[in-house]
Amino acid sequence: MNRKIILAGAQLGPVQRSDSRRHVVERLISLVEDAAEKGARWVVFPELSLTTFFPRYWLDDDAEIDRFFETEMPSPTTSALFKRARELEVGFYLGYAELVQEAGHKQRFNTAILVDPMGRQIGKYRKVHLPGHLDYLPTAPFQHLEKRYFDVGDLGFPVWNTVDAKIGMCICNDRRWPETFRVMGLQGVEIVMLGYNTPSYNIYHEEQPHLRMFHNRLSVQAAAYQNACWIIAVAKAGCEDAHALIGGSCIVAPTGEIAAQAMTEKDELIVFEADLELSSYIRNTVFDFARHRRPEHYGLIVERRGAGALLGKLES
Ligand code: ING
Repeated sequence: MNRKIILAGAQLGPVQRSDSRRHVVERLISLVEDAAEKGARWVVFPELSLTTFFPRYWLDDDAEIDRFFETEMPSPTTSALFKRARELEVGFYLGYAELVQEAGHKQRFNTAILVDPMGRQIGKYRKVHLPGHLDYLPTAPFQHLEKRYFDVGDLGFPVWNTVDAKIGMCICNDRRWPETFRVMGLQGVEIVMLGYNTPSYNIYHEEQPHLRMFHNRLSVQAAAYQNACWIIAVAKAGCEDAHALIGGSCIVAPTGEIAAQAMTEKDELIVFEADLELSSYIRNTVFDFARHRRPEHYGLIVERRGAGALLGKLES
């Protein structure tokens, strides 16, 4: 018996700092219409889809920072995307910057939501692994200030039992941490959706540019195989105000093989008819967690944050 479902990744080309959200939403709608035409049930958009990757900038003023964030979702601008996707019966993952004001307390998250083909917002995820740095790096060609602009996600790594499959979400740097996928794997996840904005160049040391794509692929291919799940990983790509972001959006099978990949650094839809049953032989043999895992030997993974320093004991 197979459980075939058509999955899509909607890669975005660059979003310039001066681009309006309305213009970006028009691009997203065009991609979701293309996906529907190709029979897709779910479409994954990138991390921070609605704006340029603003953590590359040092922003001092609170109001200027908040201008990159959404205080409601759907917002008046994004409601057109929600409406069109519902008309087409296509579910989607959308990454955006979320501003939460509760009783005078402000929190900012790097967030993704899951909307099902009936237009119901069924899930939210807030980025846990925030890369980069907190303070201004004067010698860096650009900044990477996610630790300055975002709070650490507070929702964990949930998996939702949707109408089609068990679906989980993560965001960008999360894909480099195997814990991300194993927590979802232990919930029986069948499809992990993730968006990313990955600078083409490393601000910390001289790194060959090809390694950016290699590490991107290595992370998601290993995760898909080791957790017997499909992964849809989607870039915002290209040059945003002269700052390059890698493309390489791909759909990865539970075997770890790349089933579809983007060829450009522009708006580009990738599509694949996935058989969700393909994962069952992997999760019932080599990665049969219940039969093979030995949690009694894994204690350090949750007890320690850094190597050699016990959490809360030796760290300053
Ligand atoms: N971007 C990058 C990412 O994890 C990065 C940051 C690149 C960290 C390369 C480490 C190495 O793909 C975001 N937004 O997390």
